[in-house]
Amino acid sequence: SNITPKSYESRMATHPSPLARRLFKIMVEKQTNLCVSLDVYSKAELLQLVDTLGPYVCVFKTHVDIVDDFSYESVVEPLVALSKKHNFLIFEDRKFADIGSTVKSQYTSGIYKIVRWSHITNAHALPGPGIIDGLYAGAKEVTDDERGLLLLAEMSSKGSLATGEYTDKTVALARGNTEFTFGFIAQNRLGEPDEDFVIMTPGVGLDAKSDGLGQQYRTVDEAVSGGSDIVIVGRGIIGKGRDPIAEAKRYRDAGWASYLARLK
Ligand code: 5BU
Repeated sequence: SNITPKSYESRMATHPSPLARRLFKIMVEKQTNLCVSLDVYSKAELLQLVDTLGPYVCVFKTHVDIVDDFSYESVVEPLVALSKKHNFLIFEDRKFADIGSTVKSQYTSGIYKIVRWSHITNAHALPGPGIIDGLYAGAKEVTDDERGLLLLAEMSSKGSLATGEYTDKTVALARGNTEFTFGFIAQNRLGEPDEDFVIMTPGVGLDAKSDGLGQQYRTVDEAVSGGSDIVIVGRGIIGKGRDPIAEAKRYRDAGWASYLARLK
């Protein structure tokens, strides 16, 4: 839909998800709609990036299963401490895709125990409503803290099958539990004008157009003017040869300028 989303500040007061309200509060306080994607193999690099880029982001997105030297004590515990120091949320980009009972176990157990520390996670809509029920049950069972789920309504990659009717049905699924399912990974604003789904958008880059493996990049302004609330940037900020602090400031400033322009 083409309806311009309201200000983060007003959505902070009215969103049905407690986690989304907390997220908007951080965005307003820190004046940033930037999520940095930390796709790195070493815990030292991960934690160092989090400590240096923390002031510029509202969310850090992780893939903890690619960290070679992962342990709960040496990665999760310091990451959670840094999330308090710099006031950001953690988003483990797990992309759950199984039946409710299995995703509940994958969310709560194993070596990662994602639900204990990751404020946000995501899931494919493919299995149907049971995937949301399973994850929500896991969150309720393990923690009293706010937790939120994003459904993958669209993907940034070339030839993605998540389009058209699949995307529409994903939006319909999210309507079943908006206290937990607070938004989408998507490339465009989704939902009706009177609904408030938070749109987080990967595939954002100001220098490259693609990565040779199917990733497609749009600019910050293309994403935000199209309805993205939070831009997700990985290699554009932390890629080889880049100055992560300078790039984080550049994307943060671009994201906030596009947001202000959208409000006018
Ligand atoms: P990049 O370095 O900015 O291309 O990293 C993008 C990140 O976002 C990477 O961690 C992907 O797993 C993630 N991603 C994506 O690129 N596109 C999608 O549609 C989804 C996730 Br969902």
